[in-house]
Amino acid sequence: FKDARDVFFERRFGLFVHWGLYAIPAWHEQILWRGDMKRKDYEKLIHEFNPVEFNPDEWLDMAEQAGMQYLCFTTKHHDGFCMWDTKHTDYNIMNSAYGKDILGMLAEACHRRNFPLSLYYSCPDWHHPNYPNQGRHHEMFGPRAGDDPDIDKYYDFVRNQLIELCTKYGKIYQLFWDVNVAEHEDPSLNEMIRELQPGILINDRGPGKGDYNTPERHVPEGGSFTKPTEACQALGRESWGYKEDEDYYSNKFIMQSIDKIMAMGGNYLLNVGPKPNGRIARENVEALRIIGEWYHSV
Ligand code: FUL
Repeated sequence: FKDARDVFFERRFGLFVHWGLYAIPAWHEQILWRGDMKRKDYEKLIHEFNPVEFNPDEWLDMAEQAGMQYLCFTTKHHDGFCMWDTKHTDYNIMNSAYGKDILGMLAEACHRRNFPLSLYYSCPDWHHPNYPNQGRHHEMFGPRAGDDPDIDKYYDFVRNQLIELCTKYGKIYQLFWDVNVAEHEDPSLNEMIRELQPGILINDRGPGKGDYNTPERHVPEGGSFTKPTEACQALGRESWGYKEDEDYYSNKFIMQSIDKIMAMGGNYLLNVGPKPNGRIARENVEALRIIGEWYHSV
């Protein structure tokens, strides 16, 4: 596809996917922290994770039918579990019961269909021993703190992981950093990413300056956006990951929010959390079908 900057202003509606081990307890993507789950119990879920019904083309068919034109996928959330074949930690999908490179499968389907692929990558990492626990949001304490907190070593790991993500999976349209930690500023990370993926767009949540803003779960005040903006929203009120008894927003609420954001000049990233077996929950499929019918008609 064309230059990512042109794509950004043409492809306004995307599918956000939060998927990882947290789909199994089906409560919240941050269950480890918010649900006060023991790390050793959480980490055992790797042996259970076996999404044998995962079919990337089904996800993309659903997205296309909803009028969505790109995909943003959680390569690693705050739990630190990696959904790709990474050399830099064993805590990755190849060592799960499934044992296949999920990001690779998704990337193959996206590229084959000319469907831009964006990657979400979390700076907080509740698994990595060098992850520093300096008492800010999303950081963990006491028995859960990294065994060997060292922010420089940790960001070396982040750098190495980003090299993999930017070199092994073809063209990457956007990088969605999630919450930079401990005020760690390092513009060289984004520079490196831009070198490896010329034209990539990088959001505003990383260790360096971004290209676009990412309001979350709300419509900001004001008439129109002065910077490129991609708002993100989950279908459910509680969780970005799969939640069994989720309290869903009404389709009307979501449609109104898409309408407002787009009228202000923003893009819209709407999230689903697939089930542990790899399928998207019936409620989500149905919501996207209705939202898609409306979206195609306006
Ligand atoms: C937030 C994260 O903490 C949430 O878990 C979610 O990923 C959301 C999109 O971004 O900052």
